Amino acid sequence: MNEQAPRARATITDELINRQTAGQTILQTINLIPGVNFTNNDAYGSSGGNITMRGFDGNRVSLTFDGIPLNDTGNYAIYSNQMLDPELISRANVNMGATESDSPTASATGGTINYVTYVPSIDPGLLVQPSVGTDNYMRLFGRVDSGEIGPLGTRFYLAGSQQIYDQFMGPGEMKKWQINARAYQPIGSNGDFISLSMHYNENRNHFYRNFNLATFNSGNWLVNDATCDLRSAGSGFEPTAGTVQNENGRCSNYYNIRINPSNTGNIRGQSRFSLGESVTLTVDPSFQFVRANGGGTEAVFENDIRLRGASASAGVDLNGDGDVLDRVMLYSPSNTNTYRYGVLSSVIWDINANHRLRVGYTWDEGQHQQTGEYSRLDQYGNPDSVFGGRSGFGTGINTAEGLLFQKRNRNSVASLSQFNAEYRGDFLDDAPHGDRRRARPGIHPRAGSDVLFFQGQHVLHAILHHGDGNAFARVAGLRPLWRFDHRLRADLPG
Ligand SMILES: [Ca+2]
Ligand SMILES: [Ca+2]
Repeated sequence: MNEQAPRARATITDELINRQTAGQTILQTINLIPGVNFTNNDAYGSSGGNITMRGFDGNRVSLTFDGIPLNDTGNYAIYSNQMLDPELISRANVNMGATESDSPTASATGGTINYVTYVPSIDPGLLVQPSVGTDNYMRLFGRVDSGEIGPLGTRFYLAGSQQIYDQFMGPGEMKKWQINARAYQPIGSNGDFISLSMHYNENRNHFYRNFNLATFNSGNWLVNDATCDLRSAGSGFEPTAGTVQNENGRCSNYYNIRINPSNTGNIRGQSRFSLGESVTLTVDPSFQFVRANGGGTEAVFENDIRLRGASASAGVDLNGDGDVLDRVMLYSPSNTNTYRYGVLSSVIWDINANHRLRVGYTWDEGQHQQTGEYSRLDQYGNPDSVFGGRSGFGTGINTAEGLLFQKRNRNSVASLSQFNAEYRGDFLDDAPHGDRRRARPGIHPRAGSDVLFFQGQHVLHAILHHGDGNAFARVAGLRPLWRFDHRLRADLPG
């Protein structure tokens, strides 16, 4: 494809994407590009992995979906298992090196990846794609395209997928379902449009058990435990009044508490308007939602100070045997809820065929709730909800003071406000170089491209106590950045 930037870029299209394994993460497909390394945790791509670009880890790579940022607003992490169904990706652009002027990210030193959603087709259509494979892999994807309907030629599609497979080692499975929809309204015939898209994805995954190289070489690979007998009759840990039961260390490798549940979704608006012959306006608002945790357990003393609080109580009977002498395994997920709002906007002025001015504004605000609501495990080690005692999900535990028992509860805000301007000029393209070439043998500049780039960023991170709303940590900064790129191409006389 014709790329203007004087940096290494690559684009892969649906022709290649659609030849990969059904349901595969787009990052595995991008792995084919030199300079990009993605290590997939399993062959089917729904259990996560690690990406690096030019040696930078994933937290230094900007990942965007129709331009909206997918890196975690808190730590910039990339979650490769939560990507859009590949049947709905029309292309992915990979840009090595520093950020583009309009990339809405504070972190992209390694490079940027943007993938772009399929546009609803002009003709009505139905696509159904069933897949089966080893490890009991099953996936079904379907998409319905409306084609052009109504007097305005509106188009939309609805798509859904469901995938399930077993881990390739040990007990546990990867379950995922996803729905997507997009409505697209062309305006006139010059490429102007407005579009509204939605995406929702649920993953219910077990973690693979990791081990080191020495263990790998020994051939005695560790896997998660398929069963747990936490406190059944005859286990030796049956809850008994008046005696101490200590569950510390029991069942910590049980597969059903080594989990990574996530619910993620977004709504994306996109638009393009021509303002006269040579000026184009784009405005892309978005909203994203995340609810996720990484599982986990903790052995809690029934007389833990956090359970007693300021009360005169001796503790809380967690295993229900009538005493407060025990140490009981609880499910202790670190829940994160994120609400993220953003707008990307730009005005492009094509002054003439060789000169372009672009100004843009980006706003991106992530509001995070980080909580840790404990819940009980049944006698075989299973939690009643993957989100623990979170309100609306599982059954929480009350402290002696009647408060919800949780290991953390805080709100934080990360916001980015960014203005950018870019001037791009091509010089000498129209120069009558043919005559000069004859007159002066040697290497001659034939075409050049100059880019003047400015970016001003205001980044704010604030951590707020839950409840009282007071900030105890606040980091803010204004980060102006400018760059001038000049490229000179030369042709040998021929
Ligand atoms: Ca007891
Ligand atoms: Ca007890």
